[in-house]
Order: sequence, then C-alpha cells, then structure tokens
Amino acid sequence: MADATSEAGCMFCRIARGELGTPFVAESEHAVAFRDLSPQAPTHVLVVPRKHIAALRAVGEDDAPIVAGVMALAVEVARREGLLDGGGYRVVTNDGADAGQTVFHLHVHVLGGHQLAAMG
Ligand code: DGP
Repeated sequence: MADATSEAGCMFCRIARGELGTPFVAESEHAVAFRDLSPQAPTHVLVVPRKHIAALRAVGEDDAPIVAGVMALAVEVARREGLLDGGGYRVVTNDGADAGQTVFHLHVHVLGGHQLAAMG
C-alpha cells in the first residue's frame, strides 16, 4: 500500500525522480541535494540517495557506494555554498522517532552559514 513510509508513497523518492520540480542544489549518480522546506540555518540542504532506503539502520552492505556518494555530495554542497572556506558546516542524519525523523527515506542535513548550537 502506498503511504508516507513506503517506497511507493515516498515524497523524497518523488523529489529525487524530479516529479515535483524541486530545484536541485547539486546531484550525482547516487544522490540529489535540495533545500529543506523549513530551514534551520542559512544553509540547510538535504542530501538524499536516489535509491529508497528508509533510514540509516536500513543501509545494507551493498549500499556502501551509495552512502559514500551521499557524503561526497554533502561536501560538494558545502563547497558550493562557500562553507569550506568559511566557518564550516554540520552533517546530521535522524534515525527514528527519538531523533525526530519525520521522512522515512534516508537523508542527511547539511547545515551552516552561522554559528551552530553545540550538541549534547
Ligand atoms: P527529518 O526526517 O527530521 O530528518 O527531517 C526531514 C526534513 O525534510 C524536515 O526538515 C523538512 C524537510 N521536508 C519534508 N518534506 C519536504 C518536502 O517536500 N520538500 C523539502 N524541500 N523538504 C521537505
């Protein structure tokens, strides 16, 4: 059945396929990057694998090139946003309810452009 947590109903799959016309900040063989709907920092970009993977816990051994591709695209986003030569950036993924995951398609948040709050 297609619902928000299934591959069939997955919003990020639709964005990655270009079905919603969401502009990409960057893209590669394995992943696409687009701005978060609700930005928490001057730069807040989501990097999403083209393959549907529900969360970090669902990454399989065969997915290693995809995860590497997601991280490489996160760095490319930071470079394009001027964060490598500036103050730096943070890459975060939320896995599960306690972490606040709301979209069940693996994604990393690339955050930067101002002083980020200390963690923990
Ligand atoms: P989380 O699952 O908590 O790691 O964060 C999901 C993020 O995705 C949240 O910051 C809002 C963003 N988001 C949700 N739906 C859309 C959408 O349709 N388009 C865009 N650009 N961002 C979205």
